[in-house]
Amino acid sequence: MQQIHNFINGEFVATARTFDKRSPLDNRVIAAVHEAGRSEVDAAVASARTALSGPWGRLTVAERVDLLNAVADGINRRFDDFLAAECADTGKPRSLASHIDIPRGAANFKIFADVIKSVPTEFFEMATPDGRGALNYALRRPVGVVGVICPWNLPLLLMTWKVGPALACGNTVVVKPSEETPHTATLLGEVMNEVGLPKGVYNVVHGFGPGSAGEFVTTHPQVNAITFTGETRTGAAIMKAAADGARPVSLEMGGKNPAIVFADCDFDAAIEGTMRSVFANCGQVCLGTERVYVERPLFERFVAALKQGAEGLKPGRPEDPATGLGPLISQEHRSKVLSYYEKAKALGATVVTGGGVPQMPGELAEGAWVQPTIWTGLGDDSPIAREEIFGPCTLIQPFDAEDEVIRRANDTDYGLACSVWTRDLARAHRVAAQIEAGLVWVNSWFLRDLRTPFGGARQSGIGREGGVHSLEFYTELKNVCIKL
Ligand code: NAD
Ligand code: 6OD
Repeated sequence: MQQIHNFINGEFVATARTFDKRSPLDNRVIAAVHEAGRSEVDAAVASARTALSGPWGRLTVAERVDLLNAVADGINRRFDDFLAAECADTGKPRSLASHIDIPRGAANFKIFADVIKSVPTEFFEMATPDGRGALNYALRRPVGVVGVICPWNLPLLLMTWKVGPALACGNTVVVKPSEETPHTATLLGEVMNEVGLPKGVYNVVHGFGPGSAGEFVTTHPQVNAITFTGETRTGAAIMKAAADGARPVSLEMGGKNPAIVFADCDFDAAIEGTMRSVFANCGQVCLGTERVYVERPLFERFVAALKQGAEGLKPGRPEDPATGLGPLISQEHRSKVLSYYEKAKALGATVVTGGGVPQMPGELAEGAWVQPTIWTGLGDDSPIAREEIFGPCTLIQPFDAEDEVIRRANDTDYGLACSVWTRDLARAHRVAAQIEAGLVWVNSWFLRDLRTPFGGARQSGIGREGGVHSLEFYTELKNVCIKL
C-alpha cells in the first residue's frame, strides 16, 4: 500500500495514525495517509518559523526568484509523476490534468517569480517646517508563517496558487491539503528537496478539518496569516479561528455562477464554452456554471445543443483518451449531488438529460459516477438555482430583456464568476459592469492571465489574489521616514 507522509522541515514524517485514501473510480483504498496530530503541526509551524530567520530569510529577491523558477522546472521535470498522482487522487481525465492542473502547478511559481522581481517601491519626498525635508519609502516584508488550507477539486493548481506568491514574498508555509487529495502536496516536497529549498520553508501536514490538522493549523498562534480555498461554511469557521490573534485571512469560496447567453452570440462558441463551464472536472470547479440564462429566441436550440453535448460525454478511466467525464471526488460528495438530482425531480423540473447514475462496467460500478444533467422548468427561487451543487449539472432558463437577466443573475448570495455570450460589444461592457461578481468573462470561460485579480464578492470570498494583488496579502508594508 502506498504511504503518503507529512513533509516537515525537509523530512517525510510518518505518524502512528493513518487514514485511507480511496479512488473515486472504484472506491478501492489506494493509499494510507499519515495524519498529523497537534505535535506534528507544532513541529511544522516551528520549522517554518525557524526558516524565516534562517537561510531563507537571508536570501536576496534574485536568489528567491531563481529557486521559484527551479521549483517550476522541477514540477515540469516530474510532470508524469504529478499527473499520475493527481489522476489517482481525483479520477479526473488525464487530458484535463495534463492541460490544466499540472502546467498551472508550474506556472504558479513562474508568474510570482516574475512579479516579485519587478515590484516597485512607493516613495514620497516631503517638506518639513525646518526646510530640510524628509524621505519616505515603503518596504515590503513577509507576513511570516502562512497557513494554506486547500480543497480537493484542483489540488496542485490551487495549492501552488497560494504557495507560489507566499514564497515569492519571502514567507514560509504550512500546507494542509484536502484529506481527499493528499498526494501532490507531498510529492512537491520531493521537488523542494531536489531544488535545494531551505528546510522548513515548505511544510505539509495531512488530516481533516475540525479536531484535526486543519483546525490545528488555523488556530495555531504562531501562524501569522491564513489563506483558504473551499466551501463558504468552512471559510466562515476559519475566519472565526483567525480572529484569535487578529490574523489576516484570504478566502476563496463557493459560487453559483450564471452564464448569460444573448441571441446574437456566436452560437458554437457559446455551446463549447458552456459545455466546459458546466461539465469540466465533472462540474467540480468553483467557477463552473450552474445557472444558464438564454435569451428566449435561442432557448430551445441552446437546450437541444447542450443536451447533445452532455450525452456525448463518455464516462471512463483517466488514461482513456475517449473519456469526457471522470467521477465525482467521493461517495460522500456523490450522495450530496444525487440528493439535488432527486430534489430537482421532486420540485417538478424537466430533466432534459441525465438525472441519475451511469451504468459502469466491472469494478468501476463501485465508483462515484453521476450522469451529466441538465434541467429546465424551475424558477430562480428553487434550491437548484440558489445552492452550490458542485456537480456536472445546470439549470437553463429563458430571459427576455437585458435588465431582467442582470437582476436575476445578481439574485444570489454568491458572487464569484459570470460568463456573458454576445457579439454586441457595448452590451458586453454594460452587462459586465453591472454583474456583482469578482470575475466576468465575455465570450469565454476560465481564460486566465495570472497577473489579474482573482477572487469573489459576497459569500464567494474575501480578498483578491493574482499578480501584484497577491502582495497585499502576503506582505506587510513598512514605511520608513528619513528626516534629512
Ligand atoms: P471544504 O471547505 O470542505 O474543505 C477545504 C479544506 O478545508 C480541506 O482541506 C478541509 O480539510 C479543510 N477544513 C474543513 N473544515 C475546516 C476547519 N474547521 N478548519 C480548518 N480547515 C478545515 O471544501 P472542499 O469540499 O474541499 O472544496 C469544494 C468547495 O471549494 C466548493 O464550495 C468550491 O466552490 C470551493 N472552491 C472555491 C474556489 C475559489 O477560488 N473560490 C476554488 C476551488 C474550490
Ligand atoms: O485559476 C485560478 O487561479 C483559480 N484560483 C481557479 C479556481 C478554480 C476553482 O475551482
